[in-house]
Amino acid sequence: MMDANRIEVIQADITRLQVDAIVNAANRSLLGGGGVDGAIHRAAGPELLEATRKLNGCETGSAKITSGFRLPAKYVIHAVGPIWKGGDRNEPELLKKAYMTSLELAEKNNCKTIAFPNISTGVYGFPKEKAADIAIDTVKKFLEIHHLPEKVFFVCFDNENYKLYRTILNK
Ligand code: AR6
Repeated sequence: MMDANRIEVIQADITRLQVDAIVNAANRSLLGGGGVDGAIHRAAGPELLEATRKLNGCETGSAKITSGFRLPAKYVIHAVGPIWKGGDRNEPELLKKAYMTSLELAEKNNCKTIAFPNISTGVYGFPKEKAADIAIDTVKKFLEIHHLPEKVFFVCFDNENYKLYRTILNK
């Protein structure tokens, strides 16, 4: 069984966290945007955009890694979640893949700690409860069979997500 202490729910600004990797809810261009993406680019400084320009974008349901530059986090994992279009366009599977690819990148880069925002639940309109179920289920299953990352933080910004995650995880 996975140790429940390996998952933590917090309400915070993800750009402030001193973890090995923070995950960005990016778009396919990887060139920045609003929401958490905008906050991460502002806090990391212009070097982050220089780095993401070289990555040639990223498919929905996948992720790419860069340094964290001026952030307290060592790395940023830029994950692209799906835009919600009603639920019959493979959105759940694509969201799961965005989490899974991020976890794989964290493991490959020896990250002990990783922090996820609530990918796709802002501008991209993914229903929050469905997204939370997918995020938690994907992380739990990954941790059951991998030593790294040792610890995963679900970083909730809005109260609704914070409550949802605590309820689902019983924390
Ligand atoms: N720290 C943690 N979470 C945050 C922060 C923050 N500083 N700021 C916002 N959130 P969104 P998406 C939460 O819209 O739905 C961008 O323009 C927010 O409350 O940032 O995946 C990209 O460039 C919400 O729960 O991402 C894409 O074009 C969560 O982050 C598009 O938005 C995700 O909301 C991606 O949309």
